[in-house]
Amino acid sequence: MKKSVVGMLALTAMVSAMGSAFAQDAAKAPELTAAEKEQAKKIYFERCAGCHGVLRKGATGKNLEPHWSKKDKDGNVTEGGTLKLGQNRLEKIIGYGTDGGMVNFDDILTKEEISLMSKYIQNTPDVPPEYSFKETLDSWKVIVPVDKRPTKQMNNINLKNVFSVTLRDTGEVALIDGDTKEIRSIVKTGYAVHISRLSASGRYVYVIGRDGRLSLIDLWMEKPAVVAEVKIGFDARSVDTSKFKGFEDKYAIAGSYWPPQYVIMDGDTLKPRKVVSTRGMTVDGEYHPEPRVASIVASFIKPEWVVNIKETGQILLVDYSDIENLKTTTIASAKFLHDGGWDASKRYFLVAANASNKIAAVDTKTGKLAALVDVAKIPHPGRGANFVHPKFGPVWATGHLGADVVTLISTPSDDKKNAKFKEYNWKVVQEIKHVPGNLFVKTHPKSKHLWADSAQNSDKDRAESVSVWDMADLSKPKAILNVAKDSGMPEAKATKRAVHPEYSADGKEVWISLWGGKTDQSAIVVYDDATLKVKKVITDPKMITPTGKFNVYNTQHDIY
Ligand code: DHE
Repeated sequence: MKKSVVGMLALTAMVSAMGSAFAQDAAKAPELTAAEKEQAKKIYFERCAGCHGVLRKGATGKNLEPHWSKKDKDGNVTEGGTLKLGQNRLEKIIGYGTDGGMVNFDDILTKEEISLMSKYIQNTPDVPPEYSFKETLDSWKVIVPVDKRPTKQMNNINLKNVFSVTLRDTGEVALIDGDTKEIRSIVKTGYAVHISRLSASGRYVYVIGRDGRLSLIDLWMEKPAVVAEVKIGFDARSVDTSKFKGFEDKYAIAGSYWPPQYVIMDGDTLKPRKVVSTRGMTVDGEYHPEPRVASIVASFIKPEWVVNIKETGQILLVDYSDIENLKTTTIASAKFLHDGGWDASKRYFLVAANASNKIAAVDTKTGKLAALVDVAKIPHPGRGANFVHPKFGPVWATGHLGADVVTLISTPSDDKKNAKFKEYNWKVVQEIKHVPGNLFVKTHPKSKHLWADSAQNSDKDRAESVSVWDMADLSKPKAILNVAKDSGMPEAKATKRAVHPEYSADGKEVWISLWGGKTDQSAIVVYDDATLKVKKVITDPKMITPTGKFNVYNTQHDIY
């Protein structure tokens, strides 16, 4: 038989096998009306896609396809899927969560919504549409052109100490004056803004919504406001700017979850310049249709961005010195890259490969992988925390969602006085006892304290508290501060998760968000870092679901 005919027959057999598998799945899957499907799709996007992926192939969360099968390296096949789990088991998992790290949704979704979602995920996922350069360009709006913007700062705010605060469920960002603690402006942004990042000059704040809407805020205006906007995709989490000498404020880059791609824009207008797809092979050599862009950071030592691709485990160094002829270095690390931060020297970027329980360290000077460090279950550093350990020298810390420790990894240093610590470099030198469910750790070069939240802990008391260690003597018992109680806010049904410690520019205060229910008035509690006493509770009827807080100076200079 001719080769092409054999190929045709094989293809026909494959298509018909796929067809019959889909037909079987479709036959078994619970039916949904068009309206139910639309409702479920919206909930899936808002609450589930981040961890499980749009195509439901799994990342931080499990694979949620109706039916999957995989082969291990010895050729043994395992099968599973949501159809096998069935309606009752799925309702329990969604409602009460699992020990594997899935949070409980019984205080977020109604019983009916949990039942609906259990039915929805037994159906084959729809593949969402692509999003082209033209569509990106068509969505671009300049609200205040560059020549109509102020030429100097028009307000009396100490801009270095402004906090850009995500009001998650209202689709807004609050700009809070860190000196007076007054809310100076609340700006409308994309849905559930994920992070704020600063231009190299500290003048512009870039905020990215989960819906892919990127907003550019000019802090020099009398009342800081959005001056440009663009939609870079349907689902997004990351943004950064060009920070290398000579490129300050020139470009911005934003990463999209769906479609899996990143967009390079002009820094002061957000005019799209280039879209680059991240589809390709995983570090295991398998094609992945949905390699999402996780954290992005701008190098200070080269005109490059470090772009971490979640599903493939590939770390890209994108050289922006000539964006027409874009050069990219691809560094294989480990799968499901998520968040990360610089070491103290800002030469090495450490990123959590969270589902592989590893931290990958990239040397941005040589453009190579410096280390792949095994750590406890599900590392989640935020940006991590750098300090000098009394016994092991410079270390970078990460918390864990899935383990009861904060891990300290020794990092290299050019300083001669640290030469004696070289033998520890890239080793886990200590695990400090904490609790699981830790999202963010933080310190500041002027502080003697290390702060860690436990926002996703299943115990309400722990989720509403933070822990603080004395870095000079980590054997001393940690202080546990119940932020919800310290706030003096009335008790509410929903847990008020104490999340994301952030320092003031001078390193003297630590701000913690109380992330309550989606209609509850909440607060930011400001602690004095030296005494661990409450200094101020910032609250307002518009303070709904505050989560990430980004101090202008610390974010601009990557201080943590
Ligand atoms: Fe985040 C950082 C992705 C859920 C608050 N989060 C990041 C980064 C990524 C990411 C890729 C790194 C961005 C960078 O540095 O460029 N986050 C995801 C998810 O996929 C996930 C697990 C699920 C989702 O649906 O989004 C998720 N994140 C959350 C939350 O539920 C949090 C706690 C509250 C919220 O506002 O949504 C949350 N993520 C944050 C914060 C940062 C962050 C505050 C920035 C930390 C910093 O100090 O820079």
